[in-house]
Amino acid sequence: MRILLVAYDNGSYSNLFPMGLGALAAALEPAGHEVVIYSQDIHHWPEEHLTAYLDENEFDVVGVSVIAGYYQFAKLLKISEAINRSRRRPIYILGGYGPTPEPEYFLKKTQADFIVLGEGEVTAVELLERLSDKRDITDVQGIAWREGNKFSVNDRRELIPDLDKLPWPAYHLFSMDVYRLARGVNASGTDFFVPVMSGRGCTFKCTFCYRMDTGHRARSPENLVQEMKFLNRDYGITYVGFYDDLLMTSVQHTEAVCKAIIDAKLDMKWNCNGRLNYCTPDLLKLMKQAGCVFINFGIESMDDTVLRNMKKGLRTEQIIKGVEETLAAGINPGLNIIFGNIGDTRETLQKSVDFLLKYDDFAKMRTIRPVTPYPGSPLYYEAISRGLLKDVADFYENKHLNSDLLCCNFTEMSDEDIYEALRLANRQLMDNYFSASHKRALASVDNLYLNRDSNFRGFRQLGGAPAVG
Ligand code: B12
Ligand code: SF4
Repeated sequence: MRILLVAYDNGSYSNLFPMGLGALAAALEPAGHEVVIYSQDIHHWPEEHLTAYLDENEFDVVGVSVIAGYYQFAKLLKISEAINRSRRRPIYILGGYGPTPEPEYFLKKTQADFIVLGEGEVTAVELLERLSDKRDITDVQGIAWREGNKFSVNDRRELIPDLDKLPWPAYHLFSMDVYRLARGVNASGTDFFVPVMSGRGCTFKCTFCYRMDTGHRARSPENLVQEMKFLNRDYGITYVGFYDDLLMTSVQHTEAVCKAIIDAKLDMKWNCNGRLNYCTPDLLKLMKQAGCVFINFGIESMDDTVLRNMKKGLRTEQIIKGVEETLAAGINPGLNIIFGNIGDTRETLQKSVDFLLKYDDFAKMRTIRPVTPYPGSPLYYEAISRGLLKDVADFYENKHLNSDLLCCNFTEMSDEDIYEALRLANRQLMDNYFSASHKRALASVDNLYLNRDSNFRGFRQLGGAPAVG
């Protein structure tokens, strides 16, 4: 079959390589399908362009991948309209984190024909084989489908047990020369960056987090290192972002990845998502030695009761110790906080602000967002049971209008109080960030003229490029 995979426009000049579509394409090609990538993300084509493209080029299937963001949802509706308007409308298949927990709603809203639930590689290949042979699809595991206004959802498919058996993403189909320009934190002007996975899933159970699949499955470190070598050799990649749900799922996995990178003598930078309860000096030293330059931590709150309420599995004392150890190891920590969880008050927010001010290393701008109960997460069902959300339509159409605005209020505070608390907290954080940038800029002017700094690269280079992720 001829398949068009749509990488939709995120409205940004910098785009991350779309790993979901890359993984899918890599599974479809060996099954005999021809895959074409429609890079709206890079070219910023209007939706009419997609309709015209589908009218002019014959495809059997069009596939779209979505996350559950407010922007993505609005974009998905426009993309769907463009597909459905086409004279030669192909079979339309959706996949990803957005539609997986609420497939019926997504089928209804987009008029897609199928949704592939969870991991797509095996399911998509089987579905397309059946469609191509015009065979019955009703017993394909891991799909939802629509016939007119009738919706059906099958059981989920067993997870792929051995991730090493999967082919690497089909990089050759994508404009890697553009994607590699994405920035990781602490990238130099000459680094080329790409996201990679060392495994899938996470064994922790934070209530606000949605994971499509249960448990954690790791790739073998050998397989991972081979892919990194290939990326370095064929695409000049010098910096890898581990976009796993969580790379530091255990000390053992983190050590195995680091040791394999060190043994392979890969001279590459990398960053990852981390857990502060695993941050010992020994492990951090090993990570640093292996090339780690940034660890993005989910801290979420600096109040122990709030942390317990969200089942974070972390205590504030572990957070402080872990962040201090990370800084001592010479790695920049990402300090991510959310507000508005069960038990949050003005005081708990101030504790988080004080913490950010104390440990800010200015590697990234710090802000605090309200928590969002993404569909499929335990907090989403809690919101429904508390009457804060009616259903998925209420989430997408009425409540989740912007990630920085309140979706549901889980606290005892009024909405007005929450907004005022967030306004003051983010003013304090912005003030801190811009005062430091201001000081740094003035110091470099002084250094240039007082010390005649011949390494100076121009005032416009001072800010550097913004980081992605
Ligand atoms: C990279 C990433 C991003 C990138 C995406 C850029 C890009 N080009 O893809 C960026 C930084 C933009 C991003 C943003 C957001 N993200 Co994000 N992101 C991720 C991350 C770390 C990796 C996604 C990924 O590539 N996974 C690897 C691939 C292989 O898996 P996959 O995409 O799921 O694809 C598989 C299946 O889903 C399926 N599939 C996927 N698409 C399709 C399509 C078809 C046709 C078929 C058949 C199958 C199929 O097959 C694939 C292979 O198995 C995930 C966490 C994670 N580790 O997955 C979070 C994650 C997806 N993000 C999340 C969120 C919440 C967001 C934001 C909404 C956050 C926010 N509040 O702003 C924003 C969205 C805003 C925006 N403007 O984009 C949540 C999603 C929760 C949810 N219920 O949707 C996740 C799960 C993190 C988390 N646990 O909270 N994100
Ligand atoms: S927030 Fe991080 S640690 Fe918690 S469940 Fe999600 S991926 Fe795992």
